[in-house]
Amino acid sequence: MNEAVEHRTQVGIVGAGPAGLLLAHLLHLEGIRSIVIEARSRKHIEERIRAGVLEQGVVDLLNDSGVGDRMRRDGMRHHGFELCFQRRRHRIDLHKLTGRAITVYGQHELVKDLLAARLTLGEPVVFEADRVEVHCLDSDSPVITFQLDGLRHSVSCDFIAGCDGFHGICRPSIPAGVLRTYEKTYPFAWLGILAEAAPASHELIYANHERGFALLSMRTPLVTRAYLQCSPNEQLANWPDAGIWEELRNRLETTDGFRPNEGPIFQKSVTEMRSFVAEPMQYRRMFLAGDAAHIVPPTGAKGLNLAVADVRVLSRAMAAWYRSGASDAMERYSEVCLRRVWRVQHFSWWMTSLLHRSENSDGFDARRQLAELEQVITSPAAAANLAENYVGMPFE
Ligand code: RFL
Ligand code: PHB
Repeated sequence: MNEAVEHRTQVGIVGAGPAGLLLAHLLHLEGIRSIVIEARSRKHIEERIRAGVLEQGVVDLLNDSGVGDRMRRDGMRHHGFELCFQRRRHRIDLHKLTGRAITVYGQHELVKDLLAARLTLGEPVVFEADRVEVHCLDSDSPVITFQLDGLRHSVSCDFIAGCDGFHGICRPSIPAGVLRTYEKTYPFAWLGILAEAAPASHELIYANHERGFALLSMRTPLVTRAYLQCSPNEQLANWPDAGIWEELRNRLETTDGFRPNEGPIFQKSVTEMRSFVAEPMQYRRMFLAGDAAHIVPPTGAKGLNLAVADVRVLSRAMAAWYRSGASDAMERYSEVCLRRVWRVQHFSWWMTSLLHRSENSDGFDARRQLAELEQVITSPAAAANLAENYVGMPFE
């Protein structure tokens, strides 16, 4: 093969998901140069349907860093959500309990905003990079290589940010024995849909039902987002639209006559559920951020928020290093992030175990869940604990 085309940057970022793109933007605001290298096409990442709930701290950060215009216009601010069980809905007033709120705004919209900001500035993003690899991790100048249009490229960096998600290449490139990993898989998954139907509720509804968990969410005033607990190897072919609506009705209808609004379904997917943490989130000059370092089951709506929290810490630590050579914030990166990661791991596991049924569940589990749900809706202290975690702990 031909010789590599050589590039040099300060921070080489692998992955143009929310973690990689926001890190690139925050570094730009600090005057730090970066290159973002992404395996997929621009169209693919702008259309990939995922998260929808942003914590207030994340919304504030996006606004403060100048990428919040469309989110302010189109995002839907929610002051509460509902828990539904035994065919009754109970509101958790997030705002009354915490003074804070959440914003419903699709992750792919945020990705579009971050990408637009980057491209407007003329900053580099490489799409459809093939055979992305990281090298020289033990040196002071680690290298990212990739192939593009038949040419081999090599980027030497001061630092690498591994923002390439759970299935990326950065974490597995760390030498064996360095990382300790913690993992939990769940015996169920989520079947997610997008439908042309006005959301039947102004706020999200999380349902615990004997047939399994359901969640009614939204993307716009005209588009419903909904999820059904299903089996991890569920075949979408077994779920015609009418069957999905029937199951959503089964799990979400309440005694006061509430039921979801129905309409044509234009997107369906199955998401597995996993809890995962890799410690530490750093190897020498390579830092892992977002799903590359940790995964939470989506019940608590935390994965994207956690990715944002990581890159906020990382961008500040890097800024301190470039400003004064101070390395203490870099050295504390993993420790600082992991405090939040484990808080969120617990919360996401707890929300999941409160609301899902599995084949292994027995009568005891179901009654235990109901007792806990009763406590959450009757004890202000229990509700406040849920609300505090849901809206997100303040940034450090
Ligand atoms: P991403 O978004 O996976 O981005 C990683 C990027 O890296 C690219 N990549 C590579 N690039 C170059 N070379 C390679 N070898 C590469 N390998 C991979 C990928 O193409 C991709 O572009 O990780 P990031 O940035 O850390 O962001 C994390 C979030 O995407 C994730 O945590 C959330 O979507 C999780 N999540 C939710 N989080 C929330 O905060 N609130 C929610 O309401 C919420 N709901 C959800 C969710 C995730 C879901 N799914 C589908 C997993 C609901 C669902 C259904
Ligand atoms: C979503 O709207 O996609 C969503 C909302 C709440 C969650 C997870 C996903 O807990």
